[in-house]
Amino acid sequence: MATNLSAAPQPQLTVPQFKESVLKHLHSTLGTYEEKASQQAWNQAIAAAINEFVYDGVSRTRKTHAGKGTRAVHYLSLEFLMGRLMSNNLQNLGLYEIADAAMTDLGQSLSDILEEEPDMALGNGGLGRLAACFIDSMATLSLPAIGYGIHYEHGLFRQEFYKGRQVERPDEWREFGSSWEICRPESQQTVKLYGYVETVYEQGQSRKVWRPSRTLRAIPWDIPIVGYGGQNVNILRLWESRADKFFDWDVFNSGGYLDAYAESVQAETVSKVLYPNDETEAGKELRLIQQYFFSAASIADVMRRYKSAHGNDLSKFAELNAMQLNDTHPAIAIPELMRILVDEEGFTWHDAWTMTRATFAYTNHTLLPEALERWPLKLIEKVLPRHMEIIFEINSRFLQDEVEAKWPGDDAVKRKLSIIEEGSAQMVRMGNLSAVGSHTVNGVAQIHSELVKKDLFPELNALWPTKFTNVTNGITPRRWMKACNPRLSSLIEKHVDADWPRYLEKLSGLKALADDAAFQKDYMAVKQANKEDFVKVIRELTGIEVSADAIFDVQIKRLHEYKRQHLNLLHIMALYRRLLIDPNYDLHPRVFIFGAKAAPGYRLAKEIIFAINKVAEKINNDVRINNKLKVVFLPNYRVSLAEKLIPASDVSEQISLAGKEASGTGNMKLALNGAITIGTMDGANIEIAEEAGTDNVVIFGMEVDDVEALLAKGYQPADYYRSNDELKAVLDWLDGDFFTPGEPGLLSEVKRNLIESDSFMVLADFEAYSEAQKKIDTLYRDKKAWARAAIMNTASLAKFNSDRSIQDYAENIWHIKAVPAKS
Ligand code: HBZ
Repeated sequence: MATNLSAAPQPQLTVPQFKESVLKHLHSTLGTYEEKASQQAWNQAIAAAINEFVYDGVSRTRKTHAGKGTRAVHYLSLEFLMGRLMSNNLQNLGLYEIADAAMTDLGQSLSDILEEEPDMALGNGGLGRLAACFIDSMATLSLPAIGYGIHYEHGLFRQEFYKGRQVERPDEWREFGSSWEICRPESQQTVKLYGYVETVYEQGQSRKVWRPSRTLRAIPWDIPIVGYGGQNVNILRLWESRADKFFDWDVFNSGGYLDAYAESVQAETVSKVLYPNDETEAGKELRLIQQYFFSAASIADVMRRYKSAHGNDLSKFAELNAMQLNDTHPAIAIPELMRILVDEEGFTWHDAWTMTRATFAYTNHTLLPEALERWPLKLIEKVLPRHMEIIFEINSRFLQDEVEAKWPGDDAVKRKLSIIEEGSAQMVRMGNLSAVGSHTVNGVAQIHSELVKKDLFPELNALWPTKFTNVTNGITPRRWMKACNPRLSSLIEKHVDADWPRYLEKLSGLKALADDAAFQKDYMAVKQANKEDFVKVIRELTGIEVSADAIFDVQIKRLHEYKRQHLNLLHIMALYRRLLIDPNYDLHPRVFIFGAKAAPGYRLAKEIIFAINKVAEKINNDVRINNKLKVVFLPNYRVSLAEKLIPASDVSEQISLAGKEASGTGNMKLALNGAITIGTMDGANIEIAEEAGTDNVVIFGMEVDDVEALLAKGYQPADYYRSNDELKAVLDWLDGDFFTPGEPGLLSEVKRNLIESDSFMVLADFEAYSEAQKKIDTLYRDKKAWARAAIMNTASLAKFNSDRSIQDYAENIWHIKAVPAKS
């Protein structure tokens, strides 16, 4: 039974007090009253009541850290995929039950009101959601930390389907303001752009001065981040771009100023919209400006805070400030810090470089070549002329002092390691810049970190063997269990200490119950109830009727060829075909559920969505198969939908080609909530299998070595097409009009791509996948074995608590310590 309750947040309010606070805000902050208030007004009134605590926490945390010489980390990320904040804030403050009871007293439903909050979707996928989990953990661990990013007016697009095809609509998360953010105009910064570099001679010395031709104002919006237990409240600082107030006569006279209005529209464009591409780089000027805009504003903010505490002596700057680059998107911060130290603060190159390298660390999230950022040199030169000079200098010193020393006279290795890629158009390799300018580089799961060393940066690893390390990703158990799965959380609480959302290893106490019939029954009853709730969600969103007795088989992630949603699709088609051939084909009823957005310009990804929708339409309306198979593609997959679906999932599809998925984090969320993984030996799947036990996951397919061997041999997808009758039949099906009546060939592109190129070896893994799916079917029919496996997953995933990831970063990379805020 539960004993230690200490780390679970204790409510600081009674139900009547909370009620009073909500009513006060309804009346005097919102200017409305109980009988008239909309759901939205109630939502805002509750947020205001919560904020009374939150703001107090912000001030306490700030006072504790201000000027105390505490080392802090600054997490620079172009994306923070926050989702909704209300339920999480209530949970972390220990106020959820109180708020729930208070709203019931007021004749309102808290869960309905929570639905009013738009998702804060300022990110694309895993990388952005990771940043959101990480700032929750930093606050929970009482680490002095600030998240820095962009205050996008429009987050990731809203997805609709029109005749089966994805249509993108603008996201309007802030249309009516946001309850959680505080504008801090007093901390605004100026960001410079374009222009030229002048060499100024003074007292026999020369100095570089950047004469920008444009400036932007960066306005900070602070989102308070409440740690679990509510002791520390950190800040996520998001920058909004505005036109500069000053009329710059120099710029005007040099002809660079068009008209004031156009200028302000252009300036505001910078924080207008999140780029919706996940694993590809567009190389667009606006994107580079976004990256520089938030990097420069953030560094200036860190400088300002340092100077106000320690004066103009910067000798302790690197000692007190760690900066983490969330992928290469903020890599331009490296030359920016150099520019400030050398050009503005008068440091020697050597000293500035020592400080810069001691400050930055870089997390790599991908090995896919198309996702590695490379900027045209000409573009950087135009937008950031001084930074381009600094990058050249960093590069030539690196090549001369470090590469030449290790590999004398070896031009090939220099060409490979150079930050500048030669070619018809010279390019700046941001990964190389990040690795050279950081003291530590980490991958996000063991296998991925090994591949970073072996395949991406082998020479750099030889040069600096201690620079490369691993920090396996994690997820916050507060959002991804306690808040999203209240039924399972209360069942858990009957058996383990109440502070499990902080110390997830306490769930290992459930292992002893994995074979206990009564516990199995309770555990599976929770799953069933969650599924029944989700049946309604499916009905509301798609009109499709599904049964909660079917297996809910779930693939939720961005749509990408390497993630292989089309492997799932081919298998669904194979099952359908088996049922058509033999109506008695022995299959436990299954609902395949997809959630995925495709990058708007990613043609094949959109074709795959279309194909899934068309196949789904046919299958869902085919009475011959007696409801044994359903396919649901949920529109507009996002954090808040994931929170409903994950607790209702039975099977977790993690079927990327081995070596391609850096880590995955959805795999962790699903497994924690008791879904059985069907997956390849890729990313964190490997560690999940290790932790949960190989009996409690279903692993299939080629491993990294097999992939390499097949590639070396020469992969011929058509061989698989020809030699597997079922595979051939389902691929051929895509050519006709079976799924697109009267319009043959609409799905042919998917087939053609698979037979002719199949870059991610879908056909090679088809058979193994199909066999693995049979194992899932068999296991599910054995109710006890299934329950046991699901419980073992929930009980074994402590490693994937993002608190553990952050503790690793804090100890091994940032070298920072907890500083709990004083009450
Ligand atoms: O980062 C993902 C990886 O694919 C996934 O395996 C990993 O678990 C996760 C967290 O480490 N990468 C992304 O989500 N990447 C992006 O979203 C992205 C966004 C903008 C870009 C490039 C990539 O320009």
